[in-house]
Amino acid sequence: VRSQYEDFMRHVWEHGVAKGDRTGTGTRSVFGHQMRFDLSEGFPLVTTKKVFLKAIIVELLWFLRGDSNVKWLQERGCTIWDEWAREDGELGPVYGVQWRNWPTPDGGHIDQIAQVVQQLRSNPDSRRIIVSAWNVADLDKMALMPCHAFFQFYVAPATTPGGRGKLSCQLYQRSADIFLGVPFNIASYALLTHMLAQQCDLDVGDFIWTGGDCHLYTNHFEQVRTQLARTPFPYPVLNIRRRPDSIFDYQYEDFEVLEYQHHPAIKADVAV
Ligand code: THF
Repeated sequence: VRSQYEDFMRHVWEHGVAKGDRTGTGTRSVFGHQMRFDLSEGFPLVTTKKVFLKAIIVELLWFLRGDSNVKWLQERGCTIWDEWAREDGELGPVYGVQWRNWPTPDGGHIDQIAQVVQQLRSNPDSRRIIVSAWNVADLDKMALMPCHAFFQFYVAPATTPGGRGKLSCQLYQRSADIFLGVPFNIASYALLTHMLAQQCDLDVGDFIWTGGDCHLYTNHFEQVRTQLARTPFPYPVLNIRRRPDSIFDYQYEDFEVLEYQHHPAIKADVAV
């Protein structure tokens, strides 16, 4: 359904409870929610406001680099992590580090993304195709603990001889800033699913978003009223212009979104 995100926002607006939070801003919150986007029907980029896909693509490529310094993001015009960075730009062992270089007790490192590609190719029936950013031993060294913490891939086998399997992804997001963060998070994982499908010769299936503490910040209420008064457009279409040699070789210019019909941008402050 094209209005799933807006329905979710309306649900929390109408049924959420007033709840304090770490940032001191105050929220309206619901615990537990799920949305399912069929990626074969369109690219789930929210249409009831303009979403800046450039920042989303650059952030995802930065995760895939295993990077934890905002410098690379800033050089590409992406400032969404600046609020949390130390003076030298470091964020500690956040997403990218855990995805690509999860430290093991014996001093080694695990590249979870490389393992996902390998499993999707060699053992697509596996029920263990998982990436975790929630490294309990490292949490206190992170500038911000992971919000999108744990994701799993699933391949539905081809239904015709010589056909392609279908790749789905489910994310567990422990903490969800519905107005600012969630449109980014949905698009980011949808993009990653498309990239992995391309690399592993699969079609795209569903992206399933599962949220824990789903909240609207009190300083986003005016924006929420504006957005909920708007009618969603059909989703745009993602085109990946070439097939890079590996999941780690994508560049910003490889992506284009066609037919993105959207309402005007809505500005809001991020809670730090
Ligand atoms: N903290 C909070 N409070 N909300 C979040 O969504 C969030 N994240 C990341 C880490 N901590 C968070 C950071 N991601 C924007 C978008 C995503 C962010 C942070 C900020 C933002 O301000 N977006 C604006 C402007 C975009 C731009 O300038 O390019 C927007 O209108 O979308 C979620 O994982």
